Amino acid sequence: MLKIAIMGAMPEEITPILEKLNNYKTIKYADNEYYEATYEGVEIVVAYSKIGKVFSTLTATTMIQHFGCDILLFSGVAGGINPSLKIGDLIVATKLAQHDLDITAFGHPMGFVPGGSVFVEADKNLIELSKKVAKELGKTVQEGVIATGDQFVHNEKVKDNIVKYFNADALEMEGASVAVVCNALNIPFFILRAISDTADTDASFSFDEFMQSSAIISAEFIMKMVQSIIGNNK
Ligand code: 4EZ
Repeated sequence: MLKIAIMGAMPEEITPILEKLNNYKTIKYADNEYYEATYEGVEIVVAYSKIGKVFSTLTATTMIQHFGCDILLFSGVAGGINPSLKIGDLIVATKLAQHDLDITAFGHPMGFVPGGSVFVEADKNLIELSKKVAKELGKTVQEGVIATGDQFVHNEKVKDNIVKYFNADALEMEGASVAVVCNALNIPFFILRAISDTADTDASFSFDEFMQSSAIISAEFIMKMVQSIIGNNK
């Protein structure tokens, strides 16, 4: 039976998902809580990892290796870089990079380490499915590059550098690490984010004001994706 992992980084990012599941079981594992449910005949495992690349790596790995999930969907918020992305807009990651991975001192490009690659591509079928879902909902979902790093960006200069090196459209703190895990373990993954701020000097205020409403926008779309995946799986 298909088992879908749905993860976020913060409680606010998964609460709207848990609210849509009638009944779930809480399992404590690896110093975190995982919520298991059956939803329209498929198994779902939901968790928030805590913020950053290390915790999100742990959670993604656990959902795949311990819980046996077959696909992974990430729902959350992000800082917008592309000026076309406004607060509340959705962005689907086509590929992701770690913007704070830096061994350029040895002549390597930003985001690159030997044996790895600067970008990890998300699953094309899930991206296609998201376009179909968006169309059905009469919504627009922008596709783009997401840059991930262990910092809350609130500075134009940092933002400009991320554009310079990665041509990123949005940034956050978990997507690329989840991508690396799923890619290594051959698990199709989909990273969706709704914009909460624009990573400038006002970012922390904007984040506090909009993170909850944007998290709900992302979570609602993810649940439509789940329904669509289930439909295709029947
Ligand atoms: C990280 N997430 C923010 C966590 C902030 C505060 C207690 C998304 C995000 C983000 N990440 C939204 N805006 C961002 C920004 N400007 N820089 C980095 O995934 C925790």
